[in-house]
Amino acid sequence: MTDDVASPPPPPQQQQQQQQVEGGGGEGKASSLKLHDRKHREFIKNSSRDTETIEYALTEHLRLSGMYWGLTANALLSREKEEQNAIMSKEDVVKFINECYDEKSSLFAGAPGHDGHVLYTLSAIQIFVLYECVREQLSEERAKKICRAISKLQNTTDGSFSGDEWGEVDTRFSYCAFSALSLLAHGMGEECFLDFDWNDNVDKDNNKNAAAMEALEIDEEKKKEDSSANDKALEIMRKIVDVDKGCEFIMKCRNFDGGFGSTPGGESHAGQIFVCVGALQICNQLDLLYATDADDSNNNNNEDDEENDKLAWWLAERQVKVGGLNGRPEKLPDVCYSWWVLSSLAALKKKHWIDLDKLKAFILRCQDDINGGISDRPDDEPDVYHTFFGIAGLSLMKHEGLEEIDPIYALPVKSVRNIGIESDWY
Ligand code: GRG
Ligand code: ZN
Repeated sequence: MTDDVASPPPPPQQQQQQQQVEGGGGEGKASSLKLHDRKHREFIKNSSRDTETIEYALTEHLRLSGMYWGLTANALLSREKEEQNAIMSKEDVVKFINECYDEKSSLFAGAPGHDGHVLYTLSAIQIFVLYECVREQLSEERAKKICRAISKLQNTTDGSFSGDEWGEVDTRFSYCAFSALSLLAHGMGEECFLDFDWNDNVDKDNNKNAAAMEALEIDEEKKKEDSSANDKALEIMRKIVDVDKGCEFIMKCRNFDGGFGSTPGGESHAGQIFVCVGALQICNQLDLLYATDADDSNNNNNEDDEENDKLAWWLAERQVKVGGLNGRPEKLPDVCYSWWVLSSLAALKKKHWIDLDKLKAFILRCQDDINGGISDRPDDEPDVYHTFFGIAGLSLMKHEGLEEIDPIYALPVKSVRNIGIESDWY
């Protein structure tokens, strides 16, 4: 795997137009700060057991995602299998996940008894991938039901995805749908989908997946024996959803500043950029970033065109003086953007456009040196969400002792490789 190769130099910090917003004092070199890995593992373990706290009660609806953050953070911190299972036994983990399955929607919910949602469905599948038990935990029947449920969440008119039956549209749900389908296609294997009745997905009135069906027929003709595992998974996804229309919708959410919002016209935000870039990469359509530009009247399709670096510039400008990253201009830095911004830059092969040493130091300053855990900014209360995204950011920067994380699927590289994903995009 090659790291960021040189192209134009990083945007000089002094050229940044935005006001550098402060937040979290104190400088300090990353090399002089230590990662409290053992304490963080303890913190995660205690958070999962502390069921009496108000935080636990308030976050019930997203328990399954919380489990994904904690278990993935722990996996990045733990090179040994025993350490990985120390948080919760695999038996308890899969038991809880299966209790979250909602028969009515054929999707997983955030907690038992709640309604299914594509976000928690992704969290459930991610944890199965992490524990190397996709096929063990999902029958072919259930996997296909989930695929059909995700297919129904795609809107026929514009290719967007809703998160659940209630219909809110957001590019986050496009990412969740594509990532979940891709992990299922890789994890279950081709055989599961050989007899997948894709006619079930045709909305007779709207002729829903007509374009996808046509594309599939062409694909079948062109199918080569030696197509890669990623290509094969994409072919399976095309049986289930309209991949091209889904990517078209994402491109409609691109803004004049190069960034992406939650819906067309929505403000650019680092979190939305992560989901849009990730979804395009999963669909092997990252090239679309370079094919058009929202306000580009004389587009010349030149990959090296400065216009096409707008997105990377916007992302690089998220770094503020104290080293941390914010999610949009004029906002405070926050540890979780170490992930949302840096993973997007990694996908664009431009991690080196920010000062990585300063970012590392910022994350390490957000650690609770006594009880473990990482907070959004120095001296705030730590939580599992910021602990995960802080560790994930450090992992992207190849911090010593941490497992490497995949910037697109947000899982350890070894876990995605284990189901055959060719994670070589950065
Ligand atoms: C598998 C990692 C992974 C994610 C699943 C749900 C999802 C897909 C991605 C969420 C992307 C997103 C929108 C992240 C941003 C979250 C965040 C910190 C929102 C805060 O927004 P504001 O406006 O905060 O409250 P700022 O920092 O802008 O003031
Ligand atoms: Zn945050």
